[in-house]
Amino acid sequence: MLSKYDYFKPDTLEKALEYLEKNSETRILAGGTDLMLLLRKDAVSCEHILDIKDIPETKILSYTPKVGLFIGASIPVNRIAEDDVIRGVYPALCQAIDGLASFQIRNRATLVGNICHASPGADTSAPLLVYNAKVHIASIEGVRIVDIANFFTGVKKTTVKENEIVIGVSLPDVEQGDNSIYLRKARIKGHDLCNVGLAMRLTSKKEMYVAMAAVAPIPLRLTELEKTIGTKELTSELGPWIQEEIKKYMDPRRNSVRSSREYRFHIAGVLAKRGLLNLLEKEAK
Ligand SMILES: Cc1cc2nc3c(=O)[nH]c(=O)nc-3n(C[C@@H](O)[C@@H](O)[C@H](O)COP(=O)(O)OP(=O)(O)OC[C@H]3O[C@@H](n4cnc5c(N)ncnc54)[C@H](O)[C@@H]3O)c2cc1C
Repeated sequence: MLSKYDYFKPDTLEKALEYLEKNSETRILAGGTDLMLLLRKDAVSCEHILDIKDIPETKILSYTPKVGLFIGASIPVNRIAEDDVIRGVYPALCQAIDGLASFQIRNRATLVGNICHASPGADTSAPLLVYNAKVHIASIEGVRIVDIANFFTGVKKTTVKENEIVIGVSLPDVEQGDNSIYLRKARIKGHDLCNVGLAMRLTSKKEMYVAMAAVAPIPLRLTELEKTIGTKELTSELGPWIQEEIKKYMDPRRNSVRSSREYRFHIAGVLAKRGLLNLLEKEAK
């Protein structure tokens, strides 16, 4: 059974931030696909619910060539993935959304809620890492912008403070010839977080970016691996190498109900090789 709490749905950011300042034990509600489960299980303390879906800044979804993409905190992930322009520019992000939960949940779930919940297996985290996304965080003092690489601080922990609201996420534009892919392995699609999620991006300058979900306490950008790839010739012969190499950067949970560490190591290697070969094949066309 749900505990009792106040519910407030402001129509401006100012009112929302004032409410947060005045009321401790407030939980921010976006789509509710994580929060409502936590409340039902009494797994979080909560006296006030702040629904952000009427705040104009959170309702923006806009792509501007040469500038990039802004995704407001109230935008359900289906709105992002059904936009053909966004899909063309940021394929790995849309592929990650395609695999997230079921169609019905994707109509409610937001990308910002996905990263604020900060599950190590959050599917949108790895693509945001390879696109160098920035998180826009508001408080009554103003807006601060945090690199996604510094956003996650632990399992289900982020840099967002109690008096702050994430208003959206921005992604820089990519140049022509940029390509990316997201691959995931899960037990049952529509019901389960991934066992491993892998985003790879090959930029127009032939730089390879790699990020992973569900293989460590926080989603990881593998910058050391990227540097090593940078010293090598990008050919399909790197496939077997990356399949083994990527395992050095992982630290999966020992007692996970979803899969053993060994399985995650194995699957990560398979996905890394597949991702690399896929991007090289597209580049050759
Ligand atoms: C059956 C099922 C299957 C799922 N499968 C997947 C899956 O395959 N992959 C995956 O990645 N996820 C999966 N999920 C989880 C996914 O639905 C959520 O992570 C979702 O994206 C969260 O967005 P939301 O809008 O529902 O957030 P909410 O539930 O509203 O909020 C989530 C958390 O973020 C906080 N929050 C939300 N918005 C803000 C904000 N603007 N500022 C600060 N804090 C904020 C909330 O207070 C809460 O703590 C699944 C969920 C279910 C129920």
